[in-house]
Amino acid sequence: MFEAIGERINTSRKFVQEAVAEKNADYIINDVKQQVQAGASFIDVNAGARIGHEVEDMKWLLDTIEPVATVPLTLDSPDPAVLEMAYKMVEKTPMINSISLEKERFDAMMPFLEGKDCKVIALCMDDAGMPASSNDILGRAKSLVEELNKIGISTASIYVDPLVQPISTDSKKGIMVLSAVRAIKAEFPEIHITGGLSNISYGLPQRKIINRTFVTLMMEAGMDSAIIDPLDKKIMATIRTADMLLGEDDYCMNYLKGVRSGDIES
Ligand code: THG
Repeated sequence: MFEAIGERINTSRKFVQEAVAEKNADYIINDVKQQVQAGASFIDVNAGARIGHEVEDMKWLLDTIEPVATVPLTLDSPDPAVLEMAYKMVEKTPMINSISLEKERFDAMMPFLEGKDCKVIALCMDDAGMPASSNDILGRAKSLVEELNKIGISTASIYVDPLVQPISTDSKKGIMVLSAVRAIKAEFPEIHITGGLSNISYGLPQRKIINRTFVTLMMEAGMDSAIIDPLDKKIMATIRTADMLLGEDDYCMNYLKGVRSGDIES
């Protein structure tokens, strides 16, 4: 079954930033509960937006969220030191977001991840920047899997983020990432594929229909997780329906349940 990673606890979002600045725990707790209720399998926590406050904000958010979250957390920071601190604060096996092949980040993340019990998002990013082709994405995914396997992280614990890029800049960016996902899944059947979706529609109007259509295509290619807003009813309904159509919903039970509860409508 598809796993939605709820993206809302991110200080780049105005109301979250205000809640963190004012230490408004009720706002944060209520938001987390709504995301879980809406079907999030993980709650992403990103405290990166208030420059100079990331450690303090991450600590406060985790203190606030950990006691009420009934699903595991996705610890989201580009800073290995923040991830290490956050890892120590959580009880349920978290997902670490993220490692990449960028040398400085990679070298700091590997000793920290060695022997750890966790899931890991592996970004197909290196010091040359964003991948320029399907083969580039596949090559980077292979390097990441090889290195993570060496330090005891199983392939089934790896969530590859192939890095979605705007279709407005190059009409082939959609098929570039779709064929990469197919190739990664062919090479590593037990791996997970995740990522943000909204980059695909950057620079275009009516972005949500692009994101919904794209997630459907990505799911057929092998994506089984995404970092999204679970309170967006339409994308959640699209994902549940696609899961059914792709054989992930025995007797269509989950689809029918969604219809009965009003979560899915035509
Ligand atoms: N891959 C991985 N991790 C990630 C991302 C990714 N973490 C951060 C980000 N991308 C995903 N998280 C968010 C959180 C909030 C929003 C978007 C992505 C968001 N966006 C508003 C929008 O799209 O309308 C704009 C911001 C605002 O509220 O002003 O809220 O790709 N591994």
